[in-house]
Amino acid sequence: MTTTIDNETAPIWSHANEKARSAGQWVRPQNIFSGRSSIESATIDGVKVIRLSAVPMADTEFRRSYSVVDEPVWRGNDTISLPFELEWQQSLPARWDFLFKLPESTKCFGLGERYSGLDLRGGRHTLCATDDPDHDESIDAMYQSIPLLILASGEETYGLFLDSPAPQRWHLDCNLDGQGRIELFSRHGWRLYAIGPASLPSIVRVFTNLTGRANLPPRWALGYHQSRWSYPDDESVRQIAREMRSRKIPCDTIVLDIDYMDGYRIFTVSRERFPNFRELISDLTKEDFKVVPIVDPGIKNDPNYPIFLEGIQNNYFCKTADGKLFLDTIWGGTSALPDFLNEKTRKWWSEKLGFYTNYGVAGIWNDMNEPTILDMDTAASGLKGKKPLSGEIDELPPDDNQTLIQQLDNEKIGHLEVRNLYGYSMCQATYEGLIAKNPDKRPFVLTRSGCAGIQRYSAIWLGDNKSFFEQMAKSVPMLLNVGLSGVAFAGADVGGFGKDADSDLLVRWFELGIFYPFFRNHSSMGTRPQEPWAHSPIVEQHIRNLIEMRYRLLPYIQGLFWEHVRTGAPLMRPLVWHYPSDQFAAQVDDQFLFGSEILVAPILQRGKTQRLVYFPRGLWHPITGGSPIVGGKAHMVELKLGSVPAFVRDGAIIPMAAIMQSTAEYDRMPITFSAYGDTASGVYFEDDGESFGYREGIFNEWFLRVERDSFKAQEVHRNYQAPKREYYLQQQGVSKPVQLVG
Ligand code: MIG
Repeated sequence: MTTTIDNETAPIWSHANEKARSAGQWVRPQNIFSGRSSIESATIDGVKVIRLSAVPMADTEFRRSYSVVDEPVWRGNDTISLPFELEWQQSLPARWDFLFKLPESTKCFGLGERYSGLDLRGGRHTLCATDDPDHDESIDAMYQSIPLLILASGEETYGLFLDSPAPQRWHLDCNLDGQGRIELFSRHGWRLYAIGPASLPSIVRVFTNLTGRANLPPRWALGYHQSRWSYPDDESVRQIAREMRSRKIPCDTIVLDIDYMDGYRIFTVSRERFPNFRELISDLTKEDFKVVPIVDPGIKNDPNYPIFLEGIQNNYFCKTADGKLFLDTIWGGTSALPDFLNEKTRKWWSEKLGFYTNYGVAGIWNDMNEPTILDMDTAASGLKGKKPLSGEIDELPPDDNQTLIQQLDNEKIGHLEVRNLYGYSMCQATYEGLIAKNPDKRPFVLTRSGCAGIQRYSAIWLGDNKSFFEQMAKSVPMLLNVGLSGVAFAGADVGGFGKDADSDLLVRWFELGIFYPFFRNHSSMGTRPQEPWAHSPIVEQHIRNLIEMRYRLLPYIQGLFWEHVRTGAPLMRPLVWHYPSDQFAAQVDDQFLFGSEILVAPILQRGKTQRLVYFPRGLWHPITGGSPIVGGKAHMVELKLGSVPAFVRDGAIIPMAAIMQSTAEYDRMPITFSAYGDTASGVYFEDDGESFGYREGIFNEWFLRVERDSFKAQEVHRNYQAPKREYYLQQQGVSKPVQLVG
């Protein structure tokens, strides 16, 4: 279905709008809606949810959602009143506007990956998957597009989820008129969910009920990942593995970036540089390493490349508007792009992944899946993706003006309308492929691009950051907003991807990175090495201690993921998550809570050895020992280079493992329940760390309690045959053996 645009009238309206924009106001266009709409409501987890739906034609169905997987029973009702005086209209055949009030006290969170502080208010946020490696405050479109806005005012919180994969711009009080505005560039319609009022945790819970939750990650994926663009050959990969083990730096994963391939052809390995790939992977596996290779979507135009030929023969690739095969410069030259919206393509891709799993590869890293089409005009200044939206569009360009055409349920569709689904559907194919090969192993997929619901298939990282203190600092609020948008398993490249990391930055980044749910050191070609030992023995010693701390925290981290699976709660939480009535806590976004029990306050500036830390009410204990700090106010805290910038809530028990070199040793490790305070309690979760057994109840969950020095473990759930190991209780520096019996 194509709607022709009247070229005469559209620009007139946009000129008028342009003028209004420059005058600092927004003029409401005329409503042309004559299609079909509905309003319904439901209760999810005790929270009120209103669903609005609209399609531009009276006789068409509402669009099928890719993001929403679990629907409650909806009740139609005309008398429903919408929060924030929300209104909507169709302003042009391929353009919709939404308008809502943003009262002065309301903060804005969420919207997935934003280069912004925690509060998004005052900014414009474009959701249209974009590969732009120049991250700074002026960037308003990034790799991920998750259209969930959380509006928080004290303890009353709402969520607005605009379920559409089409490009959209969210203006959050940009004109200082107390209004929020969304422009949605779609020809097909949309669904919008208004969730609330409820607490912040309830909003995220309901959103992840609708869009699904991540699986428990395999345990190895919670360990340390070592990456670089690239370890270019067999010997350099083995060398990294040897260094890790001989220097006793715990590590689970070695990542292979694009140079493992033969001329950047996906599903190939360079024979020259990796002459015996199978042996390499099996040797690394014996040393308890997992290998994660990068997989890009671009398929090289090469008549001798079977994948390219299969794709053409079976019609798996995206087309141009005039029905020809789409080819453009992607990585490694002219390439085609698989159309992952097409179920047949996804099946094909899933099967092809056997190429990797047969070698014993453990997980897959999906890059460039916005998708990136390289902008050769700017290539001289570094390779970047072309901007998917040219300039200030006022509506979606007609399908026959778009660079790519995709195939959705037998219908042709212009790529922009569904662009935000590209990375998502690639991950779906990847995830399903990994499950098909190993039905009872929790897959690990990592992606750069995604949309609402991506957490069901993949972890994410924040793309091409740089080795700057500013970018490390920004990763905190960025990951907080990502977590509030449903994606708990996320991280940023530790040490920074672009530019050169100095030793101070590198150590400080590890101090923070051990608390990223996804913990990977990665850096770009041509930049200074940043492996843990690359800088100096003292830097290496600091980094070793920090990575050891990560591994010690694994029992706690697994407990947090277990909580995420049940409730949607992210691991990294803004202070307001647990202290909603604390006025000051709501302002803080350079510290975060790691679960409910640990407050992380990293050093985020060069040359500093102390910082101001805001402690919510109660007592807080430095995690590695020291006198407790009285909360309810800010304190200047000393954090020498290499320290763990974390504080445990008084009354918490943190389950910790002994130091191991990789998670392969996890089951043999003694577990210590570290009690902070005289009276303390906590939970301890255990399962096999790799299968889906937990879905069938094969796990143990204990409620632990210490009073004076009596330790009690109460069985909440017990159906997993735990390995035999030692347990200790540690309290005030004294450690004693305990039994874990109900
Ligand atoms: O920029 O595969 O974000 O992590 O190392 C080139 C090479 C393409 C972009 C990814 C980056 C990766 C790099 N890729």
